[in-house]
Amino acid sequence: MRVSANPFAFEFELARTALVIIDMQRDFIEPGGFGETLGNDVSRLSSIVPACVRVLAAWRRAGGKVLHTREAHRADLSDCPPAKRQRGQPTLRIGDVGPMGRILVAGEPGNQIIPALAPSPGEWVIDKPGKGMFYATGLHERLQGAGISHLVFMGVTAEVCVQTSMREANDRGYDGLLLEDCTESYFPEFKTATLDMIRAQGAIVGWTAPSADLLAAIGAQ
Ligand code: TIU
Repeated sequence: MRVSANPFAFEFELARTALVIIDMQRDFIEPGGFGETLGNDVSRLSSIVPACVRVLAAWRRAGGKVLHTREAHRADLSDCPPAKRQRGQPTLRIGDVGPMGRILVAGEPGNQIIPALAPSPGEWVIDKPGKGMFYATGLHERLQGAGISHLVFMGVTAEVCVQTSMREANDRGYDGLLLEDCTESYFPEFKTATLDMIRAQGAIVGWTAPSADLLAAIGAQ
């Protein structure tokens, strides 16, 4: 399959490609979660949900592999470096109790993926303690075992967990495509910069494309 992408076409075999949905969790998208405790206006992020839902439905219909990630720490915070917990001046720190349960802790209401993008049975759900999806998750070995070489990315935030995951993937030899209208940031200029950085220098990190071009490639439009 061939997606009309930037800076040039992104070619992939469906059977060797996973749709990766990064951290579409209540903790980042809804008030009272980790994103808001850091001082962000979280309302910007929900604008991408309809486009993400369309792509996920079409990808599932096409029979493609789906992988969801969550930024999540163990209840005892043994996988949360003190440097991460102490950083900045948040109103609540990781592990503190907020309106959606303990901030950024696995199993808490706020740590769940939003209902519109809830994983289906058989889809992979990866809990990750860092920003990148490969750090301390064993994901590379699992993807290699499944014969995956290409990754299509959606999710939040563009410049933090999405970009870190794409860079980690790039260094491990995967080809990655970021769907432009399926990622967002608390800072509009950071989204723009992320898209530019990824596709610059002849796809130095990867490709970007509007989701409509992926849907066209998989015959969903
Ligand atoms: N703060 C911010 O922009 N993002 C994160 O902390 N994590 C993710 O991007 N998922």
